[in-house]
Amino acid sequence: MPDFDLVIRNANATTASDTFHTDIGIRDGRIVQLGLGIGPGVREIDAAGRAVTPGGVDAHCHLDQPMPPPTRNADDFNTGTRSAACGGTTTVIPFAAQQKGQSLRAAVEDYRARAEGKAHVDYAFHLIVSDPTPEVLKVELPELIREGFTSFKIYMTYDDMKLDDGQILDVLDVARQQGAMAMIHAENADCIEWLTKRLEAAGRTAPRFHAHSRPMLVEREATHRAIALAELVDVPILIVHVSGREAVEQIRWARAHGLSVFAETCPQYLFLTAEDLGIDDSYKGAKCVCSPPPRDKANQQVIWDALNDGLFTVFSSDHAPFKFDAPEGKKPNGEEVGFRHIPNGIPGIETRMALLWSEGVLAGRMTPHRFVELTATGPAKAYGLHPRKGSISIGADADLVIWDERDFILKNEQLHHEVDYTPYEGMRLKAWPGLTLARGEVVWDGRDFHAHPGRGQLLACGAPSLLPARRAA
Ligand code: DUC
Ligand code: ZN
Ligand code: ZN
Repeated sequence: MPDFDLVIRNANATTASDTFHTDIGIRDGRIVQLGLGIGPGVREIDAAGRAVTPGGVDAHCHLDQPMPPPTRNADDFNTGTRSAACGGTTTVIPFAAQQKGQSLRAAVEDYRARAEGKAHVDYAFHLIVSDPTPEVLKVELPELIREGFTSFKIYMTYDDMKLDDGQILDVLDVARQQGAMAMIHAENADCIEWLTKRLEAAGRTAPRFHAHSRPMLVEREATHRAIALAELVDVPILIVHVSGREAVEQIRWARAHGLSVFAETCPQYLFLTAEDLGIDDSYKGAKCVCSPPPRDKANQQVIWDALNDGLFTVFSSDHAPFKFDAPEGKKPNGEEVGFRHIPNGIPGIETRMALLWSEGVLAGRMTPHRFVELTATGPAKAYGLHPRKGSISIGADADLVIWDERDFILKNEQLHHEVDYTPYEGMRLKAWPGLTLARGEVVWDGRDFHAHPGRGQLLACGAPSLLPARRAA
């Protein structure tokens, strides 16, 4: 009688703190034994000494998010989580977005219906609070947090989403009372609008001018303001998609002053620059239009340094998938539009882990432990999923990646999303997940995808565990 459903033999298990040679015994989707020479499993997989890391937790991605027509996300929970699994990500946290005038609970129920029966890997939801009415602040948000939706995003830009400073203070106050994690999109909306109008008046509407309309200053100012608002309320915050030096400096300042300010960055700020939005007026640059925009090589280095020195807790994809050549994507209604009207976002849910393993760990820029911290353990802690997720330990979900080292040129045709391009087309990579295990099931074997829609479960999140409980609320 086998002791386990599955045993991974000869793993070079790599966690946020340790590397150890072990077999991994799995029963009922969980890790139940670690050690060499453990008993037999119904199925056995030889890791042959390869690195085995926790499955990725992609804590910032957009899947089937409701938005005004004609624009539509190219990926839903089916295709988005398929793509995630093939890239080594076993948990995703997209956003249940409240529309202005909508109840927050209605937004969650709508989003729950979009996910149910479709997801291949486990998922949780962040909330997006765009209309903090008294009912939302006093009833809906506290109730939803208690039900396991323990994080929410606040926008400082985008007309249909943004909150003013008073509203932000009100929402942060709920985060403090309930021990939730507030994520902030920090860009100054009025500065962007002012710059956009001037660029438009000068006829500068090609995709590359998107970057000119959102210089680092607008991110710096909003980051500074978000930190001040959080200080006033005395609540931890997490600044999402930090793009370069100026926002990093604000976060460093906050931390040096003892404030609990956490931060996230994304692959586009390591591997793209504003030049990817175009060096001429070509519309191809629309592929890389995202906010904040990618900066320059010097800022990429600032982000690498901050990934290594602990400034960042989370490395997410910010997968915001829009087809390039499609009327519901980057060419709204089939037209090449001015940058103001180009849907913001780039795909990356499948490439996030391999880019960082390849260009970070294997290129000698980052330790494997830091890689695990940023791609799995940190996000799991930030959003109340640790140690069930983001960990190789007894009792944790058997969400694991076995890494294959091989040189290849990345092509969009290898990927499993529904987007018709990858911003990283033609990049030489040194590794890709050779196997992804989600709760003990092989969902990706390095060649083929094996899951079925509906195997992924909605996770109830606990309190963030980045801080001692006393300091968390
Ligand atoms: N913000 C995001 O978080 N994702 C996509 C685009 C954006 O502006
Ligand atoms: Zn954002
Ligand atoms: Zn996003």
